[in-house]
Amino acid sequence: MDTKLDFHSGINQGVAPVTYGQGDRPPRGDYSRARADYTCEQGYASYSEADHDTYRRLYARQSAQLEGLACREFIDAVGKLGAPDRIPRFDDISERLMKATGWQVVGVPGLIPEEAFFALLAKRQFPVTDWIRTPAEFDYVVEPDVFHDLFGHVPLLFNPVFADYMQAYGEGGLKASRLHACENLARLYWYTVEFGLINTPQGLRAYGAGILSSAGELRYSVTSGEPQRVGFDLERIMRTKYKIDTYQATYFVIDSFEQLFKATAPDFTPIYERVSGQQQIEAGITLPGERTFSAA
Ligand code: HBI
Ligand code: FE
Repeated sequence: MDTKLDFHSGINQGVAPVTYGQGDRPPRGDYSRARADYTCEQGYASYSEADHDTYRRLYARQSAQLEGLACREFIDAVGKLGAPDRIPRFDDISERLMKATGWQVVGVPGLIPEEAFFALLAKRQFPVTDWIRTPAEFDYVVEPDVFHDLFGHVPLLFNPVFADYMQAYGEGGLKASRLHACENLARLYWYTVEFGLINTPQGLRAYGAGILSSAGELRYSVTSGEPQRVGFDLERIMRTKYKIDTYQATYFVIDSFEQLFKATAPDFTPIYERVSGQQQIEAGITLPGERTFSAA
């Protein structure tokens, strides 16, 4: 089984998005073009025919396996990215997205510092990496590229409730930064926005971008008997570690996007305090009495 993942493991290995000067691996993008808020122009003319072909092949492979695995809201919206055979223009998507939920797609050179990331989400601007993986990285790319960000994240921003959750998440992130609680919030992002599952009358379906943009994990997350699947519980998620270089050992399952949005309503400060005093939970285990789900 291809257990490597094509999502931004770089962030979750403690690699700060922009680490120039601190001796770590420099991030891949050209940050010299970024503005103070880390956004940059898409630079559409810089894409080669090979880049467009890589996008076309990735899009074709993923869109062929959505039925029965991806949630209906994603399948109904993915076509709004535009033509499947060329990297879309961010401005074209933003025009449609703004009308639907008030969101925009903005270019970034790659991973950006958490504060900058939260600040963009809070303004309903979703940061999309402007470069695409090389053909040699077709199955695995360490950092999020334009395919992961566009195909994985953007379609659900057309869903009004999920779009509200993403803005609330950004606002929560800005507060968390002041409370030094970014790790807890990074886990919430990881187990919902990146690797979330949703329970539907037809069975479990994927809504997380890291799953939806992964050739192998989309089927694995919904149908494999290996991973644990636990009912959504905010504090449980904030206590649960995650793995970054294998398929997930634990997935969390929501009943609806409304449930997710409502979870962000309370002030997280007392939650952070409670969670910081409790034991962290390894991925791959379930606790006595918690709601679990079997494979679809
Ligand atoms: N930067 N461009 C980009 N995309 C992300 O998804 C991203 C990021 N920086 C930080 C980050 N995600 C994670 O730390 C979130 O948990 C905040
Ligand atoms: Fe992502």
